[in-house]
Amino acid sequence: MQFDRKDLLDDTLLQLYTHLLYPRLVEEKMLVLLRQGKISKWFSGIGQEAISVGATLALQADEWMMPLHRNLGVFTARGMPLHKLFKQWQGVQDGYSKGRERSFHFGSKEHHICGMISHLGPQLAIADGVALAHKLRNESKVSLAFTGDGGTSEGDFHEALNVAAVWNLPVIFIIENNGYGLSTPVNEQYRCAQLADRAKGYGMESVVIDGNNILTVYDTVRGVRDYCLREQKPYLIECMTFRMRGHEEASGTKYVPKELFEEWSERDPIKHYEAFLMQQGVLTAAQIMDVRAAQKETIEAELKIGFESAPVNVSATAELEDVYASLFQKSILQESNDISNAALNEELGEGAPLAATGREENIRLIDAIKEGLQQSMQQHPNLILMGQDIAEYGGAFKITEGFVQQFGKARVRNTPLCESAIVGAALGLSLEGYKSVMEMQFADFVTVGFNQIVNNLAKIYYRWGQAANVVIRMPTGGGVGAGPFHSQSNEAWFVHTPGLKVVYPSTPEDAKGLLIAAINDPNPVLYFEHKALYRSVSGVVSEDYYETEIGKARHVRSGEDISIITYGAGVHWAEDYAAEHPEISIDILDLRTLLPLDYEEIKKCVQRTGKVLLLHEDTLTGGIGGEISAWISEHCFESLDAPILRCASLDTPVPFNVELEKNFLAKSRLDEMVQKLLRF
Ligand SMILES: Cc1ncc(C[n+]2csc(CCOP(=O)(O)OP(=O)(O)O)c2C)c(N)n1
Repeated sequence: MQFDRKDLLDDTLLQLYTHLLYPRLVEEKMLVLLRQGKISKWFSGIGQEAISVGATLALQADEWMMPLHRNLGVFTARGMPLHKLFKQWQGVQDGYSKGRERSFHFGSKEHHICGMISHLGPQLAIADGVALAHKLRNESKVSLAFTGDGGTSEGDFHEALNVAAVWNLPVIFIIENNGYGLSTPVNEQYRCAQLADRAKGYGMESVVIDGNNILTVYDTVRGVRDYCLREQKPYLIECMTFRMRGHEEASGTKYVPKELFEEWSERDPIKHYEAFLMQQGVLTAAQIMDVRAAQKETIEAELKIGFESAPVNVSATAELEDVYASLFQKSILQESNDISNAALNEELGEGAPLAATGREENIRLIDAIKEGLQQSMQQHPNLILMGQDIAEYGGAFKITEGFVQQFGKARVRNTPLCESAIVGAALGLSLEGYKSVMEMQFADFVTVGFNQIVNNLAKIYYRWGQAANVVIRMPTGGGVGAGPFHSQSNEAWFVHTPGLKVVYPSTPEDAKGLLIAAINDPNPVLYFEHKALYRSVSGVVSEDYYETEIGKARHVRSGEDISIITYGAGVHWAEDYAAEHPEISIDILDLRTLLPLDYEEIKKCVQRTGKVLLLHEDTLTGGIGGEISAWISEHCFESLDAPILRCASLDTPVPFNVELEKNFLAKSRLDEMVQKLLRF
């Protein structure tokens, strides 16, 4: 192995050595503890340390890194104390995730490390969002994300690299090509000669380097960092290396030819670097023994503290409290955003509270959404809009028409066609104190951004206390003759995911207030807006900047015979039905928020009539009506005078033909269900 120290001082060479050695010695100790049954699982990075350590030391300490499961060297080189890391691996209270996450699935804002989710690829686009934040603030900083060779086959790899290239983001992508993805060798993973060749397809520069040579990694990443900052572009580095142990310790290595281990053990990054340091006269063999002995001593001392952990606190209340960032955190986050965005605010000359006028106007639902978005953009200079065709074109429904002229292209961003990467980028923006609203062109397309929403956005706060300040606008619903992929009601998918909030206004007034509240909320919010209501529903709306509280239902109309609990288009179906049937006294509750539900108002609604019809446009099975019905029967049984009925759409995809669609929609069965309920 050839080492080129270039102009590096002896001290730097030594520093690289101690950082390189430490994770190896920690791992060797972990393997002993594993055999002794003192730890339960271990993903080894033995043989790959030069990549983690070289890359980390080449960056500034406040530049975000997105490591994976073999990057112990990132965590140690960023100065995380071993005792706390050990507590994390043991899953105890005082680790980095209060016992909620395993191994390396955690992050730390203090150390600028973003925790991975098991799905690997989603890490990459988060780096895009962080780099975008730096770019928007004109900061000289990069972000760096890792992937394995296996991970490069995920769509997320393609999306993240493409977005970084198209948006000219200073992101360093590092592939650790260690020959295998679990048991799958690289010849069953891809067909290009080198993975770095893919960069060309993205219009990106790349390089293939020896990942076992710490000086090569360090020097390359430093040079690439300069390039990314100077050129304001991403860069792909493929580090050739080898996984010297099994995928994880329990899974064995039978599928790996023995010769490969022999070949690569000859290329051990530490052994070679030690020989180089001796040859340079930087360290003697005796000094190397001393460094090793001192590190082993440190490890023993740290583990002693690590083993002294108190067991986890098991408290349902504490667990539930940590699923969402609280209002208290909202103000703290707001404060830190205000500080970190002070320069931006000044530049844009905005951010002062909007003056109240007290005026009202009669506008359509679509206008109310636009106004809420526009006022939020004025209120928060750190708010970024992203979506397909939302810039000059104004979005598929023209909600952001004129926004580019008003707020500029930096904040109103057209995206490539890649929902997953944009949700990931939104999370990255959030790490750096930005807010974002992403427009799904149609709610149906959320399926291709699903993983980032339900696994990353939704869980990150519970896992390691990082807020995901993101709103996803979801143009939803049928009745517009648009067929199975432009008409779905998919809100129930998200209601089942702790960590998300789901709002679904039915009136212009609520549409504006709930959107503003969603943007002010530090948690990820899915904001459903019904396309058929955009231009068909109007109402009086205050011109002022105001919030409609998330989690509060609206009592639409009082009645004595039956209660209809509904939301979205269902509110209008119920109101129209009540108007057409003055002989029936109908009570209507508009849920407005589906997660969290307003159980207090639901209870009152049940008590008012004792007969409940749950009405929604979503299909019957697994729809939110089933959940509310279960809750009512558990908590309001004594108030009921009839079984709880559900009126929902047919359990089929949404058909295109107008007559078929009418038949599909719950509205076509509303009269039948109301009459049935009245007969009890
Ligand atoms: C989406 C997804 N599919 C499958 C897995 C299971 N899995 C975990 S790690 C891994 C192999 C990853 O290989 P690679 O990206 O080369 O990284 P390495 O483990 O070699 O460092 C697989 C298949 C997963 N975690 N996520």
